[in-house]
Amino acid sequence: MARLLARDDNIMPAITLNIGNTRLAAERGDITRERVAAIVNAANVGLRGGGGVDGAIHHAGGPSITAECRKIGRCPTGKAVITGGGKLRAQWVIHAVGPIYSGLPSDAAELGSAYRESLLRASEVGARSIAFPSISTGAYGYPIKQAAPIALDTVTEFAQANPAAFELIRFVLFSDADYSVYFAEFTRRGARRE
Ligand code: AR6
Repeated sequence: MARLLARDDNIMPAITLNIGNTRLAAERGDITRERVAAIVNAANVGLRGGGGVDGAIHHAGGPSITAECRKIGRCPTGKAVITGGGKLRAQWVIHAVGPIYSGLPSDAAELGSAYRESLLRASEVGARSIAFPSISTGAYGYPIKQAAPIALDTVTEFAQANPAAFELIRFVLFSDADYSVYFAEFTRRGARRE
């Protein structure tokens, strides 16, 4: 009898791309379980927590993350702030605020900025591995086929300009459909399966 696959049974292979000394990778999974130095949260301007990946990170990380966010107060769109990782495996959580999709050209600039600012916050504390969710493509409505190349362009440019900063930059996609968009984008850039 066929075994039903639980959500955590990762049957899809990860895909990787080397940019100098930095390995870019994409996989399907739950970012709260990542064993990296820093995970990125798709937060809101008020850092109030919410649903989606934000809710999952606050839930898994425990009250210290919420308390630190309250102390910081706000984070403008396109920027990122950092807290500890609480009970998570990751030492740090970077709370990045992506744009609410409007269809205006400013969306792309703000989305790229959210990724870049996250990498800056992580490198400031010496984190050498980082995992991103797909910022803005859930509740904020950014079409993932448009968002994925912006995410990849931004981290690639950062890795090229800062070759010693990161060993690993990983994208963690929550659904097979989202992962397949990243898989295609990685493949288009010459990536290979792990
Ligand atoms: N691991 C990885 N990705 C996840 C997880 C997880 N555990 N859970 C959800 N995703 P969203 P946004 C994916 O809505 O669009 C919040 O309420 C999800 O499938 O979390 O930036 C905040 O407080 C989607 O692909 O973030 C803000 O108010 C992606 O994460 C607002 O939503 C992003 O979806 C931010 O909206």
